[in-house]
Amino acid sequence: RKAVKLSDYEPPAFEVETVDLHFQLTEDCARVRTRMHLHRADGVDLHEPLHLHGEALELEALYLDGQPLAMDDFLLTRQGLSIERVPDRFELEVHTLLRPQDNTSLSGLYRSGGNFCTQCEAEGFRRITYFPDRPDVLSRFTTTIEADRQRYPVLLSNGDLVDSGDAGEGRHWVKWVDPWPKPSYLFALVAGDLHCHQDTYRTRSGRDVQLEFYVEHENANRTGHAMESLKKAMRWDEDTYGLEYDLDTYMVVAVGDFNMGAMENKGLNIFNTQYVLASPETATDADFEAVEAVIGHEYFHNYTGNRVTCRDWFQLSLKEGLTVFREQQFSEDMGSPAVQRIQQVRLLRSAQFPEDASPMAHPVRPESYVEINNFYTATVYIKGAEVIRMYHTLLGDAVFRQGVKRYLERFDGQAVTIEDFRQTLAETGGRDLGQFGRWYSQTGTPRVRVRDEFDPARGRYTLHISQSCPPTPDQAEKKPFHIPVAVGLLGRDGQALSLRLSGESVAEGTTRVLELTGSEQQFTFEGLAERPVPSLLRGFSAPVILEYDYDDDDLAFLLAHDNDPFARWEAGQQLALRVILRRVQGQASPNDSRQVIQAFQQVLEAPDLDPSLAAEALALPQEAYLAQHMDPADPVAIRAAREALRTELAQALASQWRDTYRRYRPEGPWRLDADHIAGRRLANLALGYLGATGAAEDNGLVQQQYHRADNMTDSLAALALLADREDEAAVTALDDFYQRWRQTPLVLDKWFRVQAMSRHPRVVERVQALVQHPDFDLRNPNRVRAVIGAFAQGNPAAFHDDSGTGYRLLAAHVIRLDAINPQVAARMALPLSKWQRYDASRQKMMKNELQRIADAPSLSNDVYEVVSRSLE
Ligand code: DPP
Ligand code: ZN
Repeated sequence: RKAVKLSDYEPPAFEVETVDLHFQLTEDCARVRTRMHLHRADGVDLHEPLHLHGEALELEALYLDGQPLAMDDFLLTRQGLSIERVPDRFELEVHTLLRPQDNTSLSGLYRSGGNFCTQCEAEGFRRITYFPDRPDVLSRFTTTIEADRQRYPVLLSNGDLVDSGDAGEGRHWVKWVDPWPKPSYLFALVAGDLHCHQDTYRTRSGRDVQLEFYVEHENANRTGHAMESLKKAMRWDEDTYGLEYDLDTYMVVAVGDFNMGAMENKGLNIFNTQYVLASPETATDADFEAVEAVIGHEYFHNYTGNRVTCRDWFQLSLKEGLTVFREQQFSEDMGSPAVQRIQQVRLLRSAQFPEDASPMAHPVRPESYVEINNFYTATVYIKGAEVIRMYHTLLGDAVFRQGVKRYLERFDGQAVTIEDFRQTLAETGGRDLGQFGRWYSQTGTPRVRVRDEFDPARGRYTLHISQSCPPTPDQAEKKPFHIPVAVGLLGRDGQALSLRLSGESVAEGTTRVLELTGSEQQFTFEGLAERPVPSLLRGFSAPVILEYDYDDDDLAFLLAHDNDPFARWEAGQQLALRVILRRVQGQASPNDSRQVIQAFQQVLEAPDLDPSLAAEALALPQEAYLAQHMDPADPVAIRAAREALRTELAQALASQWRDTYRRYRPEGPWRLDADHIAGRRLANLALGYLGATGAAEDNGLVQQQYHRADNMTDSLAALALLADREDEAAVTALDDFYQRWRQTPLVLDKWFRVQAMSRHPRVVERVQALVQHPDFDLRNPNRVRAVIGAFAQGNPAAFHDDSGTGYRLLAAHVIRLDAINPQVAARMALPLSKWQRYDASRQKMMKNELQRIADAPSLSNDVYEVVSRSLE
């Protein structure tokens, strides 16, 4: 199969000025008439043929400047259509027939819940019509939709509604014009019977924008939070980046069948229901936060992505890294920056680090792909956002924002590259950021090693910092990265010291960003009366693995005193991580647990306790992160050691957990404010420990919370604990939840997920039953992720069960799913790609399953690419 390579990039030979689409939607098919005006690009040879992409289409007619083309005037393949001879400037009309009803890939035009909708990124538009379906072809779109009036009263597309009318026989039509030139991946269409929640937003220049959320009627009362989030995002982008919305209407449609989270189509976002619908009975606090973040993300794309787009798909992180970073800034401003940062790093470490160490590793700007859908990854998105954050750290907030503004002005209406962005930022900051470009081209997680030395006679403290990056399948040798290392120093009394580097005359600030550019450098601080405790990589200033030989006491000290909240949390995590790993290796000493218990007690009893930060500090490191520190990784042993420590913490601090639970559990009815959210978070964390004490009183508390909760956060927290158990109470609660929510898909997903992720001793059997459940449906990506995804990615000890049952179950479903939805199938296959991390017996079983998938007949490009790279 053919790989597409960055080095083969060629600008488009033909430009498309205008696209006029006409959709005729019926119950068994859709007919699309596309009329477009094209011209040969400057300097392109006269004999250059016209190539249009097209997939899964039936071509009904083709006209060039009004003349029908005969079969031998063009060449039709499975990938598209070519016309050998065309004039410099011409009009092309294409008639295609599609079958959205049978489109289970959820790419192009398809049906969800009886409505029509589209997903065109990355290459879905070619499943609608023949077109140069690449992001560097920008055109003005006009869309006419004709459909049955009763079944599809709502007909939407990008831009502004300019006309509508009756089409006879109970049908109606509407016409939309999008004034902004855009690439085809931003095209969208929706037709359905939908409820509309309307509001207005007044921009800072005083224009009124119509805001419209479209959902199925039964969800009519669950869009309030998304609407408020949108208004906040619009205000925030005006205040922070000076960016104001550029159309009169902003529409969001929620659909239940969606491959990704959401899509930023110009003026008409299409969202997975998961990131729109939220009410206290059905959504957890985390769901509410995710809605706000994703609403923000797609809104921010309107500039970073839509007004300035990507030249080719290798540049995907140009829009995604930058937009994730903007989304992160927004979430930090709406809530607690420290908690947000901790959660970002948790995610980076559990999702991106393992990817970067696997056969699927690729640079933030990949160099080749077979199927671009496989590159909507943690590396492109969240490592991409970390790279943007480093620009921000190196340049400072004001210069960074100025640079982004300049980039958006300079390249408005264009399709550009990651280099264009870097050059604009370098120019704005008056800095050479050449070496920084390696963050985009080199794969792998760099390691930063720190050694220190104190000279008491001179009062000098020196940090020796070196870097290395392990070889990855695509690159053996790595050159040094440009790494911002934020550091602070603490005195023995726990005070943060003012810092003076050699050569400076006065001490200033308690955090310094050291710039590591060579493979080894040293940095000396002056004027120190005693040896300090270093606080390193503050705020997680670079996406690296830090190595410094702290002893356990230093970590406990930093957890108690560090004035950088991230570094403080990190110290606690490192302490727990060591203790768990020693236990896995059978080297635990009783003193180990005592130290963690004491450290946790100190956090719980701190006079200035911040409940949401405390909840982060008191959560043990995730199993996926622990596994990265063990070679080969043994997920079963890690689960056992982590659970053993959890039980000890539960029992040793039982009365503290009970106090905490009582003290922080919010009083009175549910509210979505910072106090209540933080209170629920800490109380539910305490409840989690109480679920492990083994005391009847505590078990009763869990049950009580489940049955009395007036909101999904509390109800689900208790249910998850019950799902780990085998007793009658667990069965009753799960059954109750199912009966209550079986008609509410997003909540039913939670019921599946909680079981797929449970620590129940026979969880593998349970998952085998879940995939047989009448409500399990391979055609619905959310349901697939809730069962297969949750099990294979979120329950490592069960997935890696010694029997290999987990692997077989996954492979069997990947094969079945590939025939339905290749994009989701490829994603589900990824846990198997990480086989190198495990012992010989697991490796063998995992590779067998990969091979079984590889041998399946008519594999999609998506799954083929994942399994073939994994087996290379
Ligand atoms: N471009 C989309 C997003 O990241 C992906 N479907 O928002
Ligand atoms: Zn995005």
